[in-house]
Amino acid sequence: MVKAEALKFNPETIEVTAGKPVKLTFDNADAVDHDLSIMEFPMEMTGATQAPMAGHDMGNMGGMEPELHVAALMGQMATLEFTPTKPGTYEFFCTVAGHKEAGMKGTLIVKTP
Ligand SMILES: [Cu+2]
Repeated sequence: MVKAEALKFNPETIEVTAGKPVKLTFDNADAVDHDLSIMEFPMEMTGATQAPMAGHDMGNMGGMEPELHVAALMGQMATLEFTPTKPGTYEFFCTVAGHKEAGMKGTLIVKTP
């Protein structure tokens, strides 16, 4: 479970294990829309995934699509199921314009099994 509140992720560091399925719950307790995205992230999708929402503002992207992306409207929750395939340290952030700059970013650590 990752919570978004006051333009921050909580916790800011998430640890998962390569090859183990992860169910990520993203709880947006803020009064604006947020998402959690990683540009390059080796993984397999393992469950039903929410389609990106129409009209969701990915202002920071400049045409690039993040490989991992879960978005939640204000006050709502979203879940994403995936299995990370490669150990490493990955930066995640919110793609809404200005949010990453405001500190909305964190680290996802994929541990060697
Ligand atoms: Cu945001």
